[in-house]
Amino acid sequence: MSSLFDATQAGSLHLANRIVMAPLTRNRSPGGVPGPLAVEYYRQRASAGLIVSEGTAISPQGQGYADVPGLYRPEQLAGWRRVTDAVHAAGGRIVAQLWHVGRVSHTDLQPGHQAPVGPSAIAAATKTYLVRNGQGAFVETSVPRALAAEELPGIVDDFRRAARAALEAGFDGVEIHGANGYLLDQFMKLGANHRTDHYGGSIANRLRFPLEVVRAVAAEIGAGRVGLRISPAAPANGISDPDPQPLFEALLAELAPLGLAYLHVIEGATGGPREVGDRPFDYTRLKAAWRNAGAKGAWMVNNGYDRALADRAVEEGADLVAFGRLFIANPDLVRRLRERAPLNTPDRATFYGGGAEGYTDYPALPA
Ligand code: 8OZ
Repeated sequence: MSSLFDATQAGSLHLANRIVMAPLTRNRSPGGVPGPLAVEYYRQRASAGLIVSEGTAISPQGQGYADVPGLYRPEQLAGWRRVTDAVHAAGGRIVAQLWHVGRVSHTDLQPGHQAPVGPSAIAAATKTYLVRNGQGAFVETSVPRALAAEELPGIVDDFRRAARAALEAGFDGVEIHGANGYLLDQFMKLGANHRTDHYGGSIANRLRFPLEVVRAVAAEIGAGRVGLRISPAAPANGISDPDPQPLFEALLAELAPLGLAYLHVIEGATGGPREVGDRPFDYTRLKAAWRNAGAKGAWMVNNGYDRALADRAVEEGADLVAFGRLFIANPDLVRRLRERAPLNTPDRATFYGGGAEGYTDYPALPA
Protein backbone atom coordinates (compact mmCIF):
# COMPACT_ATOMS: atom_id res chain seq x y z
CA MET A 1 0.00 0.00 0.00
CA SER A 2 1.58 3.31 -1.00
CA SER A 3 1.76 6.13 1.51
CA LEU A 4 1.99 9.91 1.41
CA PHE A 5 5.55 9.59 2.65
CA ASP A 6 6.86 7.23 -0.04
CA ALA A 7 9.27 8.38 -2.70
CA THR A 8 7.73 8.52 -6.16
CA GLN A 9 8.33 9.51 -9.75
CA ALA A 10 6.44 12.15 -11.75
CA GLY A 11 7.69 12.02 -15.33
CA SER A 12 11.42 12.82 -15.11
CA LEU A 13 11.08 14.17 -11.57
CA HIS A 14 12.19 11.93 -8.71
CA LEU A 15 10.35 13.03 -5.57
CA ALA A 16 11.17 12.15 -1.95
CA ASN A 17 7.47 11.95 -1.00
CA ARG A 18 4.01 12.54 -2.42
CA ILE A 19 3.44 15.84 -0.62
CA VAL A 20 3.47 18.92 -2.83
CA MET A 21 3.66 22.56 -1.85
CA ALA A 22 0.95 24.16 -3.98
CA PRO A 23 1.63 27.36 -5.93
CA LEU A 24 0.90 30.32 -3.65
CA THR A 25 0.83 33.96 -4.71
CA ARG A 26 2.54 36.05 -2.00
CA ASN A 27 3.19 39.43 -3.72
CA ARG A 28 6.63 39.90 -2.20
CA SER A 29 8.77 40.30 -5.34
CA PRO A 30 9.03 44.02 -6.13
CA GLY A 31 10.09 44.51 -9.74
CA GLY A 32 9.20 40.88 -10.39
CA VAL A 33 12.46 39.72 -8.78
CA PRO A 34 12.39 37.14 -5.96
CA GLY A 35 14.75 38.36 -3.23
CA PRO A 36 16.48 36.95 -0.13
CA LEU A 37 13.23 36.49 1.79
CA ALA A 38 11.87 34.29 -1.02
CA VAL A 39 15.08 32.24 -0.86
CA GLU A 40 14.52 31.67 2.84
CA TYR A 41 10.79 30.97 2.44
CA TYR A 42 11.27 28.26 -0.19
CA ARG A 43 14.34 26.79 1.54
CA GLN A 44 12.31 26.35 4.73
CA ARG A 45 9.74 24.31 2.78
CA ALA A 46 12.16 22.10 0.80
CA SER A 47 11.11 18.87 2.56
CA ALA A 48 8.03 18.83 0.32
CA GLY A 49 8.39 16.11 -2.32
CA LEU A 50 7.84 18.91 -4.83
CA ILE A 51 7.47 22.68 -4.56
CA VAL A 52 5.42 24.40 -7.23
CA SER A 53 6.54 28.04 -7.29
CA GLU A 54 4.07 30.85 -6.95
CA GLY A 55 2.58 31.95 -10.27
CA THR A 56 5.37 33.56 -12.31
CA ALA A 57 4.61 35.87 -15.22
CA ILE A 58 5.91 34.69 -18.59
CA SER A 59 5.82 38.22 -20.01
CA PRO A 60 4.89 41.77 -18.94
CA GLN A 61 1.51 41.23 -20.60
CA GLY A 62 1.02 38.05 -18.54
CA GLN A 63 1.21 39.91 -15.25
CA GLY A 64 -1.92 40.71 -13.30
CA TYR A 65 -0.94 41.57 -9.74
CA ALA A 66 1.54 43.84 -8.01
CA ASP A 67 4.88 42.41 -6.91
CA VAL A 68 4.54 38.94 -8.40
CA PRO A 69 7.71 37.43 -9.88
CA GLY A 70 8.52 36.99 -13.56
CA LEU A 71 10.75 34.81 -15.72
CA TYR A 72 11.54 37.09 -18.62
CA ARG A 73 14.30 39.42 -17.38
CA PRO A 74 17.87 38.43 -16.41
CA GLU A 75 17.49 39.81 -12.85
CA GLN A 76 14.39 37.65 -12.38
CA LEU A 77 16.26 34.54 -13.49
CA ALA A 78 19.14 35.44 -11.17
CA GLY A 79 16.70 35.84 -8.26
CA TRP A 80 15.11 32.48 -9.01
CA ARG A 81 18.55 30.84 -9.34
CA ARG A 82 19.23 31.69 -5.68
CA VAL A 83 15.88 30.13 -4.74
CA THR A 84 16.38 26.92 -6.73
CA ASP A 85 19.96 26.52 -5.44
CA ALA A 86 18.71 26.83 -1.85
CA VAL A 87 15.91 24.29 -2.41
CA HIS A 88 18.28 21.83 -4.07
CA ALA A 89 20.91 22.26 -1.34
CA ALA A 90 18.17 21.32 1.15
CA GLY A 91 17.32 18.19 -0.86
CA GLY A 92 14.11 19.49 -2.48
CA ARG A 93 12.69 19.73 -5.98
CA ILE A 94 11.00 22.82 -7.43
CA VAL A 95 9.13 23.61 -10.64
CA ALA A 96 8.20 27.10 -11.88
CA GLN A 97 4.54 27.87 -12.38
CA LEU A 98 4.22 29.60 -15.77
CA TRP A 99 1.46 32.18 -15.62
CA HIS A 100 -0.37 34.39 -18.08
CA VAL A 101 -3.34 36.03 -16.36
CA GLY A 102 -5.12 37.09 -19.56
CA ARG A 103 -8.00 39.40 -18.63
CA VAL A 104 -7.33 39.23 -14.88
CA SER A 105 -5.14 42.33 -14.87
CA HIS A 106 -5.27 46.09 -14.72
CA THR A 107 -4.07 48.81 -17.08
CA ASP A 108 -1.69 49.98 -14.30
CA LEU A 109 0.15 46.64 -14.59
CA GLN A 110 0.21 46.36 -18.38
CA PRO A 111 2.94 47.61 -20.74
CA GLY A 112 2.09 51.17 -21.83
CA HIS A 113 -1.01 51.11 -19.61
CA GLN A 114 -2.82 49.19 -22.33
CA ALA A 115 -5.87 47.01 -21.76
CA PRO A 116 -5.19 43.45 -20.63
CA VAL A 117 -5.88 40.72 -23.20
CA GLY A 118 -8.32 37.82 -23.32
CA PRO A 119 -10.09 35.56 -25.79
CA SER A 120 -12.96 38.06 -25.90
CA ALA A 121 -13.56 41.63 -24.69
CA ILE A 122 -15.50 40.50 -21.62
CA ALA A 123 -14.46 41.82 -18.23
CA ALA A 124 -13.68 39.34 -15.47
CA ALA A 125 -15.93 40.03 -12.51
CA THR A 126 -13.03 39.94 -10.08
CA LYS A 127 -10.45 42.07 -8.35
CA THR A 128 -6.71 42.27 -8.65
CA TYR A 129 -4.10 43.57 -6.24
CA LEU A 130 -2.23 46.81 -6.91
CA VAL A 131 0.26 48.76 -4.88
CA ARG A 132 -0.35 52.52 -5.12
CA ASN A 133 1.83 54.97 -3.19
CA GLY A 134 3.24 52.07 -1.21
CA GLN A 135 -0.24 50.92 -0.16
CA GLY A 136 -1.72 47.58 -1.29
CA ALA A 137 -5.30 47.68 -2.57
CA PHE A 138 -7.75 45.30 -4.24
CA VAL A 139 -9.32 46.90 -7.34
CA GLU A 140 -11.62 45.77 -10.17
CA THR A 141 -9.80 44.29 -13.17
CA SER A 142 -9.81 46.33 -16.41
CA VAL A 143 -11.93 45.48 -19.44
CA PRO A 144 -9.73 43.37 -21.77
CA ARG A 145 -9.37 43.56 -25.52
CA ALA A 146 -9.86 40.40 -27.59
CA LEU A 147 -6.63 38.88 -28.86
CA ALA A 148 -6.30 38.59 -32.64
CA ALA A 149 -5.57 35.03 -33.77
CA GLU A 150 -2.30 36.35 -35.23
CA GLU A 151 -1.12 37.29 -31.72
CA LEU A 152 -1.49 33.80 -30.30
CA PRO A 153 1.76 32.31 -31.66
CA GLY A 154 3.61 35.11 -29.86
CA ILE A 155 2.05 34.09 -26.54
CA VAL A 156 2.82 30.41 -27.21
CA ASP A 157 6.38 31.54 -27.78
CA ASP A 158 6.39 33.48 -24.49
CA PHE A 159 5.40 30.27 -22.68
CA ARG A 160 8.09 28.33 -24.54
CA ARG A 161 10.78 30.89 -23.72
CA ALA A 162 9.72 31.06 -20.08
CA ALA A 163 10.04 27.27 -19.84
CA ARG A 164 13.57 27.49 -21.21
CA ALA A 165 14.31 30.35 -18.81
CA ALA A 166 13.01 28.25 -15.91
CA LEU A 167 15.56 25.54 -16.63
CA GLU A 168 18.28 28.19 -16.95
CA ALA A 169 17.26 29.47 -13.52
CA GLY A 170 17.72 25.98 -12.09
CA PHE A 171 14.13 24.77 -11.86
CA ASP A 172 13.52 21.02 -12.24
CA GLY A 173 10.62 21.68 -14.59
CA VAL A 174 7.52 23.82 -15.02
CA GLU A 175 3.84 23.77 -14.24
CA ILE A 176 1.65 25.50 -16.81
CA HIS A 177 -1.12 27.46 -15.06
CA GLY A 178 -4.28 26.40 -16.85
CA ALA A 179 -6.57 27.03 -13.87
CA ASN A 180 -8.43 29.66 -11.85
CA GLY A 181 -9.82 31.80 -14.63
CA TYR A 182 -6.48 32.87 -16.12
CA LEU A 183 -5.66 32.96 -19.84
CA LEU A 184 -5.75 29.25 -20.70
CA ASP A 185 -8.88 28.67 -18.60
CA GLN A 186 -10.44 31.71 -20.32
CA PHE A 187 -9.92 30.12 -23.72
CA MET A 188 -11.40 26.82 -22.53
CA LYS A 189 -14.56 28.15 -20.89
CA LEU A 190 -17.61 29.65 -22.57
CA GLY A 191 -18.13 32.39 -19.99
CA ALA A 192 -14.95 34.12 -21.20
CA ASN A 193 -14.61 32.81 -24.76
CA HIS A 194 -17.19 34.10 -27.27
CA ARG A 195 -14.87 33.80 -30.29
CA THR A 196 -16.22 32.83 -33.67
CA ASP A 197 -12.85 31.82 -35.19
CA HIS A 198 -11.19 28.43 -34.77
CA TYR A 199 -10.23 29.30 -31.16
CA GLY A 200 -13.86 29.50 -30.01
CA GLY A 201 -17.14 27.61 -30.18
CA SER A 202 -16.68 23.83 -30.18
CA ILE A 203 -14.73 22.03 -27.47
CA ALA A 204 -11.97 21.22 -29.97
CA ASN A 205 -11.69 24.90 -30.85
CA ARG A 206 -11.63 26.08 -27.24
CA LEU A 207 -8.90 23.55 -26.40
CA ARG A 208 -6.78 24.57 -29.38
CA PHE A 209 -4.79 27.40 -27.78
CA PRO A 210 -4.14 25.67 -24.41
CA LEU A 211 -2.98 22.56 -26.30
CA GLU A 212 -0.69 24.66 -28.50
CA VAL A 213 0.89 26.04 -25.33
CA VAL A 214 1.32 22.66 -23.64
CA ARG A 215 2.76 21.04 -26.77
CA ALA A 216 5.21 23.90 -27.34
CA VAL A 217 6.46 23.81 -23.74
CA ALA A 218 6.74 20.01 -23.79
CA ALA A 219 8.70 20.15 -27.05
CA GLU A 220 11.02 22.78 -25.60
CA ILE A 221 12.04 21.14 -22.31
CA GLY A 222 10.70 17.56 -22.52
CA ALA A 223 7.20 16.52 -21.44
CA GLY A 224 8.60 14.66 -18.42
CA ARG A 225 9.44 18.02 -16.86
CA VAL A 226 6.04 19.60 -17.54
CA GLY A 227 2.88 19.60 -15.44
CA LEU A 228 -0.45 21.30 -16.07
CA ARG A 229 -2.82 22.75 -13.48
CA ILE A 230 -6.55 22.77 -14.12
CA SER A 231 -9.63 23.73 -12.09
CA PRO A 232 -12.57 22.30 -14.05
CA ALA A 233 -15.36 23.52 -11.78
CA ALA A 234 -13.84 26.47 -9.92
CA PRO A 235 -15.62 29.80 -10.41
CA ALA A 236 -12.32 31.58 -9.67
CA ASN A 237 -11.87 35.06 -11.10
CA GLY A 238 -15.34 35.19 -12.59
CA ILE A 239 -14.86 32.20 -14.91
CA SER A 240 -17.74 29.89 -15.86
CA ASP A 241 -18.69 27.09 -18.17
CA PRO A 242 -22.07 25.38 -18.38
CA ASP A 243 -20.65 21.90 -19.03
CA PRO A 244 -17.04 21.37 -17.94
CA GLN A 245 -17.11 17.54 -17.74
CA PRO A 246 -16.84 16.75 -21.48
CA LEU A 247 -14.52 19.74 -21.97
CA PHE A 248 -11.95 18.47 -19.50
CA GLU A 249 -12.29 14.83 -20.52
CA ALA A 250 -11.52 15.92 -24.09
CA LEU A 251 -8.55 17.96 -22.88
CA LEU A 252 -7.09 14.97 -21.02
CA ALA A 253 -7.59 12.64 -23.98
CA GLU A 254 -5.52 15.07 -26.08
CA LEU A 255 -2.84 15.44 -23.41
CA ALA A 256 -2.46 11.74 -22.62
CA PRO A 257 -0.06 10.85 -25.47
CA LEU A 258 2.30 13.73 -24.63
CA GLY A 259 3.82 12.07 -21.55
CA LEU A 260 3.47 14.97 -19.13
CA ALA A 261 5.02 14.64 -15.65
CA TYR A 262 1.72 15.32 -13.91
CA LEU A 263 -1.74 16.74 -14.02
CA HIS A 264 -2.64 19.01 -11.09
CA VAL A 265 -6.37 19.06 -10.44
CA ILE A 266 -8.06 21.56 -8.16
CA GLU A 267 -11.20 19.84 -6.91
CA GLY A 268 -14.10 22.26 -6.42
CA ALA A 269 -13.71 25.98 -5.80
CA THR A 270 -10.09 26.99 -5.32
CA GLY A 271 -9.46 27.63 -1.63
CA GLY A 272 -13.17 27.07 -0.99
CA PRO A 273 -15.75 24.28 -0.99
CA ARG A 274 -14.82 21.00 -2.64
CA GLU A 275 -18.34 20.76 -4.11
CA VAL A 276 -19.55 23.56 -6.41
CA GLY A 277 -23.03 24.22 -7.74
CA ASP A 278 -25.87 21.76 -8.15
CA ARG A 279 -24.22 19.56 -10.79
CA PRO A 280 -21.17 17.90 -9.21
CA PHE A 281 -18.07 17.51 -11.31
CA ASP A 282 -16.93 13.87 -11.41
CA TYR A 283 -13.18 13.82 -10.71
CA THR A 284 -13.07 10.03 -10.57
CA ARG A 285 -14.40 9.94 -14.09
CA LEU A 286 -11.88 12.58 -15.13
CA LYS A 287 -9.03 10.50 -13.76
CA ALA A 288 -10.39 7.43 -15.54
CA ALA A 289 -10.41 9.43 -18.79
CA TRP A 290 -6.72 10.25 -18.20
CA ARG A 291 -5.69 6.66 -17.48
CA ASN A 292 -7.95 5.14 -20.17
CA ALA A 293 -6.29 7.39 -22.73
CA GLY A 294 -2.97 5.85 -21.68
CA ALA A 295 -1.54 8.71 -19.61
CA LYS A 296 1.27 7.67 -17.26
CA GLY A 297 1.76 11.07 -15.62
CA ALA A 298 1.15 11.54 -11.91
CA TRP A 299 -2.32 12.56 -10.73
CA MET A 300 -2.00 15.46 -8.29
CA VAL A 301 -5.01 16.51 -6.25
CA ASN A 302 -5.51 19.79 -4.42
CA ASN A 303 -8.00 21.70 -2.31
CA GLY A 304 -8.64 21.56 1.38
CA TYR A 305 -6.68 18.39 2.11
CA ASP A 306 -5.68 17.32 5.59
CA ARG A 307 -3.86 14.16 6.65
CA ALA A 308 -6.98 11.96 6.71
CA LEU A 309 -8.30 13.15 3.34
CA ALA A 310 -4.84 12.87 1.81
CA ASP A 311 -4.35 9.31 3.08
CA ARG A 312 -7.68 8.37 1.58
CA ALA A 313 -6.84 10.06 -1.73
CA VAL A 314 -3.57 8.12 -2.00
CA GLU A 315 -5.38 4.86 -1.15
CA GLU A 316 -7.82 5.68 -3.96
CA GLY A 317 -5.02 6.20 -6.48
CA ALA A 318 -3.91 9.83 -6.27
CA ASP A 319 -0.13 9.98 -6.81
CA LEU A 320 0.52 13.40 -5.27
CA VAL A 321 -1.38 15.65 -2.87
CA ALA A 322 -0.83 19.42 -2.89
CA PHE A 323 -1.27 21.57 0.21
CA GLY A 324 -1.51 25.35 0.03
CA ARG A 325 -2.53 27.26 3.13
CA LEU A 326 -1.06 24.60 5.42
CA PHE A 327 2.33 25.10 3.75
CA ILE A 328 2.12 28.85 4.29
CA ALA A 329 1.89 28.29 8.04
CA ASN A 330 3.96 25.12 8.41
CA PRO A 331 7.40 25.14 6.80
CA ASP A 332 7.93 21.58 8.11
CA LEU A 333 4.50 20.37 7.01
CA VAL A 334 5.82 16.98 5.84
CA ARG A 335 7.20 16.20 9.30
CA ARG A 336 4.09 17.50 11.05
CA LEU A 337 1.83 15.36 8.87
CA ARG A 338 4.04 12.31 9.42
CA GLU A 339 4.11 12.79 13.21
CA ARG A 340 0.48 13.96 13.36
CA ALA A 341 1.85 17.00 15.18
CA PRO A 342 -0.24 20.14 15.78
CA LEU A 343 -0.32 22.60 12.87
CA ASN A 344 0.27 26.36 12.95
CA THR A 345 -2.75 28.37 11.76
CA PRO A 346 -2.29 30.48 8.61
CA ASP A 347 -2.82 34.21 9.07
CA ARG A 348 -4.88 35.52 6.15
CA ALA A 349 -3.88 39.15 6.84
CA THR A 350 -0.29 38.43 5.74
CA PHE A 351 -0.98 36.21 2.69
CA TYR A 352 -0.45 38.97 0.12
CA GLY A 353 2.30 41.57 0.26
CA GLY A 354 4.49 42.68 3.15
CA GLY A 355 7.76 41.22 4.39
CA ALA A 356 8.97 38.48 6.69
CA GLU A 357 5.90 38.56 8.91
CA GLY A 358 3.59 35.72 7.94
CA TYR A 359 6.14 34.61 5.33
CA THR A 360 9.36 33.30 6.84
CA ASP A 361 8.52 33.56 10.54
CA TYR A 362 6.20 30.58 11.01
CA PRO A 363 8.03 28.27 13.41
CA ALA A 364 9.12 24.73 12.63
CA LEU A 365 8.94 22.07 15.31
CA PRO A 366 12.04 21.96 17.50
CA ALA A 367 14.70 19.60 16.13
C1 8OZ B 1 -4.48 34.38 -5.03
C2 8OZ B 1 -4.19 35.70 -5.29
C3 8OZ B 1 -3.67 36.05 -6.51
C4 8OZ B 1 -3.44 35.08 -7.46
C5 8OZ B 1 -4.44 31.62 -8.47
C6 8OZ B 1 -2.36 32.71 -8.93
O1 8OZ B 1 -5.56 31.67 -7.96
C7 8OZ B 1 -3.47 32.70 -8.22
C8 8OZ B 1 -3.73 33.74 -7.19
C9 8OZ B 1 -4.26 33.42 -5.98
O2 8OZ B 1 -4.10 30.68 -9.20
